[in-house]
Amino acid sequence: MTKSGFVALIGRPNVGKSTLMNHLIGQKIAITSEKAQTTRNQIRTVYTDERGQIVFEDTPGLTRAKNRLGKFMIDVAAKTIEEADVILWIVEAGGYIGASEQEIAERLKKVRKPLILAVNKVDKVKDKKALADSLEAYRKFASPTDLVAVSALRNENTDLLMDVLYRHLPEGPMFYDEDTVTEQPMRDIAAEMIREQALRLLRDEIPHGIAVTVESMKERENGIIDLEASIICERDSHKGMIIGKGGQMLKRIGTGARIAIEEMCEAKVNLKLWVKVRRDWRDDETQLKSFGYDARKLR
Ligand SMILES: Nc1nc2c(ncn2[C@@H]2O[C@H](COP(=O)(O)OP(=O)(O)O)[C@@H](O)[C@H]2O)c(=O)[nH]1
Ligand SMILES: [Mg+2]
Repeated sequence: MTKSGFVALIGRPNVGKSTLMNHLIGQKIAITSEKAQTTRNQIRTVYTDERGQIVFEDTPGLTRAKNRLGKFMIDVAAKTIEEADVILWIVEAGGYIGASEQEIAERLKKVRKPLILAVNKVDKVKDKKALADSLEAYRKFASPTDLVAVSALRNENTDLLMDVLYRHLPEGPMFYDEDTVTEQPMRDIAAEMIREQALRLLRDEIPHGIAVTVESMKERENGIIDLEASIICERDSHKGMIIGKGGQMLKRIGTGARIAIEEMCEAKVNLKLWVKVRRDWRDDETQLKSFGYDARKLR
């Protein structure tokens, strides 16, 4: 009998949840960045091998909500925890155990599911003793069913983590075709890749107030993909920064995104980008929904 089930990746912002998921499935689906709050929605991916099938559900980092978008992001994580078979809580090696971790522990108290703690970024802790102490502190603090120290970035110990996850998954039939990696529509991933470049290239608060919508994505007969998308921001001053002097910034965002999308689609992409202002959209329910941040659509 094969094993199959849902694994929720949760944790505070920036601990490497999305990086880890991408490495576990061996493909880049979720965008990542050094900035907090990169992931905003649930991102489901599928891993299949002879042991069975793991459906990973990446979530936004659990932290205090500052606006309606933040509230939506917490709802996403909470709902994902509810539906999962196994909880994969990611923390950072060497870091101190702070308020976010306390709150997550509180949240998980009522959850009766196997809890796997992945202590990530072990590559950043050079001192062996410090690492061992950190693992021990986490073990005491979270009393997980299992604990695995990993480096998502260097793909260290990720095989071991897979073994552990399979061990705790229920037996059952597969939910998806064996060659399915994600059911995220291509245009949604393309929008995310544009937002990823904005996160990489823009400073301060600006990228946190950005949303990206794809207006159209069509393949020509010769295989070239025409893609039109809008970058939404919160203020006129932000629009100026996104466009940049002589359009330089928008050009850089566009080039970076085009290369990433071409790699994903294995086709030439002709990308047209616009910048629009939607004042304070992060607190506007109607606009949030129109950008795909819609609690009713959560699975
Ligand atoms: N040094 C190191 N950095 C990592 C590791 N995993 C993730 N990161 C970095 O941590 C940052 C946040 O990663 P991301 O996956 O977006 O975190 P998320 O917010 O938890 O999804 C990015 O800059 C990653 O490159 C790791 O194992 N080692
Ligand atoms: Mg993420």
